Amino acid sequence: MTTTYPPYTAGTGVSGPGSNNAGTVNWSATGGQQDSYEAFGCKVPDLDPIKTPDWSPAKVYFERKVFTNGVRTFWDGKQVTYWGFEDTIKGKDQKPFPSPLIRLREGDLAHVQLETRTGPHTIHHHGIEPTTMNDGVGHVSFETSGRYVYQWRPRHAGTWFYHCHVNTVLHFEMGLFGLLVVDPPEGWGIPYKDGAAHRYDTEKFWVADDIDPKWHGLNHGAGLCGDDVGLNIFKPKYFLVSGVDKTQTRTHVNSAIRTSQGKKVLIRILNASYSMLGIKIKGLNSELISVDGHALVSPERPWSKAMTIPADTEFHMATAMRHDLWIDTTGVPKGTYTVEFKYYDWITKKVHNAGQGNYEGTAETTITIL
Ligand SMILES: [Cu+2]
Repeated sequence: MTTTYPPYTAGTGVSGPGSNNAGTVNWSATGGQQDSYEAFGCKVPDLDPIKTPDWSPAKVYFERKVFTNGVRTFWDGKQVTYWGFEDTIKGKDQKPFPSPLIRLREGDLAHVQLETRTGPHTIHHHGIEPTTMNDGVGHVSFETSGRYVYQWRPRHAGTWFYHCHVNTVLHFEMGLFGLLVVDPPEGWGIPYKDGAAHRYDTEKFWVADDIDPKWHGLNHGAGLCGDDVGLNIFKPKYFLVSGVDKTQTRTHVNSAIRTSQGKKVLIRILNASYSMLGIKIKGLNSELISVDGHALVSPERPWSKAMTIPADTEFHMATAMRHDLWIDTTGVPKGTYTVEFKYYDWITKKVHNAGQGNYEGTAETTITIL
């Protein structure tokens, strides 16, 4: 089955479970207050049940339930187990990879309920800067084996992501992550507040990922308490863009862009791989208008400006980075333009598995202007 990415975008217009009378938190039980080496290592506080201490009525509510039994078959017929967050409101019993998008507007108070079932997990809304109790980083706050409603308010429109922060290197690789898009008050079609200069008609998400099947056979706490399970060795075999493996990315709806001449295109890119990602757009100039959720062009920062990435120039993104690219197709000749992705090994600085056919750390997609 093909799942288009990202499914189920909007939350509900109600608050998540909780009340103003949730009471205070026992701070001495949280990660930041535990002064033992063990607590800072692998004995992270698991506070359950716990109610959101500063609960307030929210504008938007999402639910994310951990699953650990996803299985997907790659182009060579091999099967790999993956984990993820199920959207129990809009996508019940579905197991998208990566996990479903969370999308809301700048300034809107959000509730996101995490539900776990196979050991402790968290949700860290990366870069959003909530209060400590809502940061989803167990070594500072706590992990949960039950349910918790995270509360936060996004301050800047842009492209972010969320992920589990328990045994993070492994749980992120297993698939416990998804995109988080914050729209400005103007809504869809404008990338940042007062950003009409970069209005867009077409939007696409490129989430780059690489899969080492050996890692996907590991269990929840593998490597966490100092045991050597091989997490220092990462040898990816499968390379994906927005959940699609490289044998399909050239034309798949998750990655390939089709638009008409004159339209403005916004591409939100997340490097969720453990490679240094190189991207080259052949024959088309693009504008880098936002990095890591912060607009380069913004009335707040008059000293900053967008950067042109000339056609045929490879640019690079480290793991967890986000780039928002904007392309104005006005006057651009109609046709199909190729986009190259390269997944470089951090140590050898070479493309993974060079010369090994579909195992090579490359992928392609296309931008077609009609
Ligand atoms: Cu986790």
